[in-house]
Amino acid sequence: MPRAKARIRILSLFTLLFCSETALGELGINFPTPAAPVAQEIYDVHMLTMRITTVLLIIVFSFILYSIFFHRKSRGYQADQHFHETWFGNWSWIFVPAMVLAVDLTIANSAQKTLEKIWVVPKDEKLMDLKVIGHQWWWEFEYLDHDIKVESRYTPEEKAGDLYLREVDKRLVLPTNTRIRFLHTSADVLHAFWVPELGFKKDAIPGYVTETWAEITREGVFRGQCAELCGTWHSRMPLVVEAVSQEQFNSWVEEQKTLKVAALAEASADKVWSKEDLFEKGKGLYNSKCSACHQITGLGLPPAFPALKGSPIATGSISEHLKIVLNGKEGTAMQPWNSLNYLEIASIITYERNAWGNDTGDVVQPADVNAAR
Ligand code: HEC
Ligand SMILES: [Cu+2]
Repeated sequence: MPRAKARIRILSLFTLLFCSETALGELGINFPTPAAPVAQEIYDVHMLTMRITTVLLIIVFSFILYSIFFHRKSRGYQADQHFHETWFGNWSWIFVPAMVLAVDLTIANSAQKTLEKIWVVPKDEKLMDLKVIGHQWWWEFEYLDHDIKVESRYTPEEKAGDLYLREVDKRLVLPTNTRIRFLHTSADVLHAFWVPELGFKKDAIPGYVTETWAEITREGVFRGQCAELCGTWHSRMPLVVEAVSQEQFNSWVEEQKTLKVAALAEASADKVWSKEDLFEKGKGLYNSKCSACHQITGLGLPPAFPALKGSPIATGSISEHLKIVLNGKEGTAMQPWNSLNYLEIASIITYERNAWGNDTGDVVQPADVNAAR
């Protein structure tokens, strides 16, 4: 950070008391402006604490500065040897800690109420259920009430620019003014869902489902990230929530359903595709789903993630290639890709067998995948 900017930030910390809170949020020295009631409460507890500490800071520092100046040696000040015998000297041992405790309890009291609100999901018929599944290293969102699934992956640096590690290909679209129950789980290791504007941070634990809730009160784009160290590319798990009005959300849901039907029709196993079409489709899919490990260049990151360029499997027998993509390899990070349809697998495999100088010339059709599965 440039020095001048650092100085502005430190100065602004002391103006927390007097400045507009939103402006400070935008400067990046306070929490972002909350977008949910619980987040607002957390924010208020934080501001209460900041205010109390600032007042204490001013009182304590005034005492110190006063003493340093008026009780300095050159003024001939003599330390008071009888302070402890005065009324104040006797009783301050009791009432100063008591005052501190009162301040602590004031803060704890509001914090306790807020925590309870986060923990207790309201029993509400109209709750919208959203299942959040953490994967190494992407997020999956299932809209349980709408029968929609969204896979959300980070946008590579070339495309994301300044928003690198803050932007994803598919955002988590959520309606405002609707109570949403978040059900968190993980497909592999610990992850954690964290979007500061929504107020909560919740662990996603394999084999368990943890729940929280939020009601988003304003439209906007809210960015967060995985908040549990989950391996090499923990940093590549940004979360982007796009909060929209109920009407916009409904039309988004319709759009997703149409897309899903179209994808199913397109992927029907009997259609025969040209090599170019498969290659193009495969490139897009590979770059979003496989490149985290095998890299866009196909060079992988040996020894953890093998290169596919010139790999014995990607240039060898097609059936072995199909097998590892369909079934994965147990005990390794290579998972079975059963979330992909025939067409998607056929195009990824065609791409891998013809990209990066893997000039096998092979074309794999959806029907071949169907037969192998
Ligand atoms: C999370 C990391 C990860 C992702 C994502 C991933 N793979 Fe793999 N892949 C691996 C690992 C690890 C191996 C090595 C398994 C082993 O030990 O044999 C592997 C092996 C392979 C191989 C065999 C290579 C060889 O020569 O041994 C192929 C082919 C392959 N993956 C294709 C894919 C495709 C296609 C995708 C995307 C749909 C994909 N992988 C996504 C981790 C990954
Ligand atoms: Cu994670």
